[in-house]
Amino acid sequence: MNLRIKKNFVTKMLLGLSTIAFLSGCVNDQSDKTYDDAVDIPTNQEMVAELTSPPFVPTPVGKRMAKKLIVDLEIQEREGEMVGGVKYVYWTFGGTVPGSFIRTRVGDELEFHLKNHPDNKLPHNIDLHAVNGPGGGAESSFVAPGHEKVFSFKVLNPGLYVYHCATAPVGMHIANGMYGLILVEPEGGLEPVDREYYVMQGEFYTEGGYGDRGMQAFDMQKAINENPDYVVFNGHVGALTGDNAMTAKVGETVRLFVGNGGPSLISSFHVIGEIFDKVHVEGGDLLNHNVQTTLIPASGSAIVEFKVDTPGSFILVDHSMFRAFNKGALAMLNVEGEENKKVFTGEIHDGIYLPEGSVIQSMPSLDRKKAKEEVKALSFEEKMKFGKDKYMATCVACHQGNGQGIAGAFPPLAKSDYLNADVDRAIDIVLHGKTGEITVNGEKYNSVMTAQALSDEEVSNVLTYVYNSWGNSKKEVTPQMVEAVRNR
Ligand code: HEC
Ligand SMILES: [Cu+2]
Repeated sequence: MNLRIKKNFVTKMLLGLSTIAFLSGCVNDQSDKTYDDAVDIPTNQEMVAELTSPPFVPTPVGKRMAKKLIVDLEIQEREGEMVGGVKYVYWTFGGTVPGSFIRTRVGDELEFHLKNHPDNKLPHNIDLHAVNGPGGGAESSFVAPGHEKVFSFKVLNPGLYVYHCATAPVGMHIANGMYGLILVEPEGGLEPVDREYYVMQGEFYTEGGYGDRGMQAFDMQKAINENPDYVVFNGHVGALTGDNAMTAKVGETVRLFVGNGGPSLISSFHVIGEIFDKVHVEGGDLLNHNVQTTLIPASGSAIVEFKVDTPGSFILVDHSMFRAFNKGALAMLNVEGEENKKVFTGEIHDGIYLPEGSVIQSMPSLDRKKAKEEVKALSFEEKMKFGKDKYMATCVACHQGNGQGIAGAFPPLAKSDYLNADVDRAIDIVLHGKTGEITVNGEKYNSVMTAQALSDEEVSNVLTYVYNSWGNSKKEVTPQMVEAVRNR
């Protein structure tokens, strides 16, 4: 097709000579591109769009011609788990947060079917940033529970676009998970890569604080204050860690389609231990190279690409660090393959960033009243259950799901000789944090663990869980033991 790149020579000639010299010196050709011609691209055939749940994306468009593309998207209001023991009612496009990934090409004509499941309680709609038209489709798609709306639009501009619900109160619909990405590939498709993944950040505002158990309602005042309890990738804490981590092999090129649903925060998107070879800035045409951290605005996106040169666990974060280590904004890419000593000599394995500097810092002090109100665990089984939830909420980011830790950065709790040797010392570490060199199972660690603001009850539960998991010495820790260490 004749998707011409129009260079606006006239404008350039009107500019001063010095400007011309500057422009011609630029590495990137940032001349104006318009996509007006896309409106005339014919669509002869019809096709039902492949939609995928995160972190997966549909098959690339490749060389296919423009088509009439039918998109069937169902809105579902459904309960999910934010983090161990914390329930939340998510509002979703397609049953997941973020919503189903839609992949199209310039010139496609999208026939959009938006269905609102009859069990839902509220009307919703969709505003696709890939639409040139009123409200991005919002007005035409407003749909009550048990109904379906159909509207269509021509896809004109290539890029990675956010879609979201735009029903009042808009912020609340977005805060409950109503956002996703639609990719518009240029004529001929994006360059092929080995792996593609779909990652989207969003923040959640709950009535209780981080990790508070039970069903959590949306908190409007926290949302207005832009003070979320959770900042996460793909809808909940741990959506992309442990067994859910993304994978790749050494030598492969990875492309991440990254979005930020917001509703309010801007993401400083970073992969620890990688440099983005390419970034499609803001999801558009502008290509930047060799980028460490890319800014993704609320309701914006970026396409980042990098070749993985060494094996290891690469951690994706919002580099606003407290979001990563205290609110959940942490994901993982596991790379397998041969070490490459030319790229990285592993004196210290996977150079993990130390989030808290070299002194112990305390977690914000705990709301004592809330701790008192918390249900007390009575039986051993209950302690294990509550302890596991607390572990998944507070320890897992560093010590990992099976207590295996991360080599060179976070010591293992599984079969840890250090842990098993001294219960009071373990209690003290959870209460007051730990810094300085320690040896766990023959490996040296010299790092910082933050003091965890937990009640005596919570420390006893979490340590009972740790001691009775992963081959440890099966001790039961009581609140009295914790109190004794706290008061000594
Ligand atoms: C922000 C990351 C982080 C979090 C969260 C964290 N730890 Fe740690 N933990 C560390 C680091 C780092 C060390 C090693 C400190 C050093 O080198 O002195 C450590 C050491 C330990 C040790 C002693 C070493 C060992 O492997 O036996 C125990 C026990 C422990 N942590 C338990 C916990 C428990 C239980 C929780 C959750 C309540 C928790 N930690 C949360 C980072 C963390
Ligand atoms: Cu909605």
